[in-house]
Amino acid sequence: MKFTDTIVIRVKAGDGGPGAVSFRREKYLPKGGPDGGDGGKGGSVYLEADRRYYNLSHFFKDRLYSAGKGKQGMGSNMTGKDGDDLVIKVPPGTEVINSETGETLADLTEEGVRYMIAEGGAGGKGNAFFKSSTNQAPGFAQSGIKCEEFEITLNLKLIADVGLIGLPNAGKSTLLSIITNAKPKIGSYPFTTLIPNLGVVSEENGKTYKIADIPGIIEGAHKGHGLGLSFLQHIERVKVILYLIDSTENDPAYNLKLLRSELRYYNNVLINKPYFIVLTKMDLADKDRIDRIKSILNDNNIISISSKDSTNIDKLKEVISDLLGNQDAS
Ligand SMILES: Nc1nc2c(ncn2[C@@H]2O[C@H](COP(=O)(O)OP(=O)(O)OP(=O)(O)O)[C@@H](O)[C@H]2O)c(=O)[nH]1
Ligand SMILES: [Mg+2]
Repeated sequence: MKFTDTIVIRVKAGDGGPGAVSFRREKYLPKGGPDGGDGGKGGSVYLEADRRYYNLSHFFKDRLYSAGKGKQGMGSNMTGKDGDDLVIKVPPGTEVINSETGETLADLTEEGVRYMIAEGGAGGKGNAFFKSSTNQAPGFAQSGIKCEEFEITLNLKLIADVGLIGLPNAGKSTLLSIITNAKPKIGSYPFTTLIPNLGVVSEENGKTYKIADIPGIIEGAHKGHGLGLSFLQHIERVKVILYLIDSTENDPAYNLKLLRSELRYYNNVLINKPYFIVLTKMDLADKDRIDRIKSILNDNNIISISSKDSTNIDKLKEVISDLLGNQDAS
């Protein structure tokens, strides 16, 4: 499935239906009074956050999403049927931007919240409406309000509580796969993860929180190297960052610095979030090495784990819980 985190689509509300021009026909009355009904209202286009969606891949670029047109009014003062509304479902965390002006119109972070992006046109009045003492038989009706189509940009920033940051191959997806319900692709080569994964951790106390696993970051990512930094937008809103450092790599201290410096290039805010350093693959490194790395990194917020044999995984979950604090993360 193609991952899309920014997409431009077109939307159009339904035109209002035209009013009718009609006159009553009765047996002994050649021409009765005007009885043309109003046109129906056009349907509106709404955007709604729905957590069953994790990405924007159900959208097609530049496609027109339109609501139904109002139907024409009819004789006997019958109003035309209203056009059907269109509700477009987006994942929570989707920003809606006016493509032309760049203005942010809405930020759909909450499940079920609906935003009207285009209001349906009013139906035209039928000729019955225009009857007056001076014009007993108006031969005209309004045509109904027409609605223009326009472009909007949908920009997804996943809503996760915890973000996994690391070089390619650090073991991010593997960790996600063992502590959440997610089933990301895992590989012994760099850039296995090309699209962000989101997983949910269910705690014993019934609380849940979400973890985002994003593609690996390499030196120069801010210049577009590797997969670049654009995926960092998905961890802009996380509450906690975990730096995953492969304990079998040559220079863990350098790797940590590199990650932090790339994050800083993207947005300083990320550096100042609560964090923990997670040394991965401890089953492949001896205890001396792990101790040495810990003393070099010289940070109180550090834990070593093995996703392969589950060492310290429960401890890590406690750490995350503590960092998330008492905030209701679900
Ligand atoms: N021995 C051992 N291998 C691990 C452990 N965690 C991950 N691996 C292996 O390390 C390799 C990379 O794991 P991934 O989880 O795909 O790494 P990643 O950080 O998601 O990599 P990218 O998606 O490329 O950024 C895979 O071959 C995993 O099986 C661990 O705790 N112990
Ligand atoms: Mg991965």
